[in-house]
Amino acid sequence: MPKTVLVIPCFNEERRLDRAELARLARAGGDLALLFVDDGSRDRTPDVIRTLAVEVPGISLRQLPANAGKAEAVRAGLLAALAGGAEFVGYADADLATPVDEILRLVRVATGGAATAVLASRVRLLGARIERGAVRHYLGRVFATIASLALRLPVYDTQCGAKVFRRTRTLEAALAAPFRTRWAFDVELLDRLARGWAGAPPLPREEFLEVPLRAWRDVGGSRLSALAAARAGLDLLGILARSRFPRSSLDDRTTRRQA
Ligand SMILES: Nc1nc2c(ncn2[C@@H]2O[C@H](COP(=O)(O)OP(=O)(O)O)[C@@H](O)[C@H]2O)c(=O)[nH]1
Ligand SMILES: [Mg+2]
Repeated sequence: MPKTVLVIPCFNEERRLDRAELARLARAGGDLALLFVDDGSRDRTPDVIRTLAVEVPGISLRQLPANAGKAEAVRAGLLAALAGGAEFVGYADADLATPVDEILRLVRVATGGAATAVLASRVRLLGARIERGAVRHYLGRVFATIASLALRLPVYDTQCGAKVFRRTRTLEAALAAPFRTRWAFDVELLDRLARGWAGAPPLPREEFLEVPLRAWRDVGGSRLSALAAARAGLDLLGILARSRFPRSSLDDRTTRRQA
């Protein structure tokens, strides 16, 4: 098993898969492999990936029997990678919104030991090319700000599709149970890691690192509908409510009142 496995969730991506760039990523070296997870696509996505896997070493495909959503596709891929013995696991979007060279930089930062959880962050800085429409940018900023409040972490961008993690007991525990949400799962995963999960210890604050991207672009043909985006917003408010009013403290108060 390669040292680093990058999961690429795919739902009806036949037309958006850039075979040349994906092959370049898989061939980049540094003991990196790509695990595509086909999320019950109804187009020829699995065929395209299978052909690519024959041509390029270090590419494999896992198929979910039916569409389960990005959260489950990513979780299934990360679990498979960990079960196979990978030391570092991560994920990136199939449309390569985070370009290959930036994904590789992220992997180098993580495997170089800079932190246990390395997140790509879309910060508009001079010299960086972050191309996102105004509406998506500002909605994204509102979402990210609420996510940061819910997590109680000074994180700038939870939703960029590229992240790499070093294997820890906490990561394994955090992935063992399905996420509650379909599109706000990045926030849930960070929450599980930061607070500790199922008996596994929390990752200390300094083990999280955001890497500002030099380039990122919003690729057309998004699979995220306006309805799904609204749903993600509601999911996030649910996470915020649970983080501010955890059930245990509410229960405590009820018990105290009854006593
Ligand atoms: N929309 C959607 N995307 C999925 C699903 N399962 C996996 N994905 C993948 O999630 C990634 C992000 O999707 P994309 O459409 O680019 O969303 P956006 O860029 O956030 O608007 C892509 O790699 C998709 O193929 C699913 O059920 N629905
Ligand atoms: Mg996209």
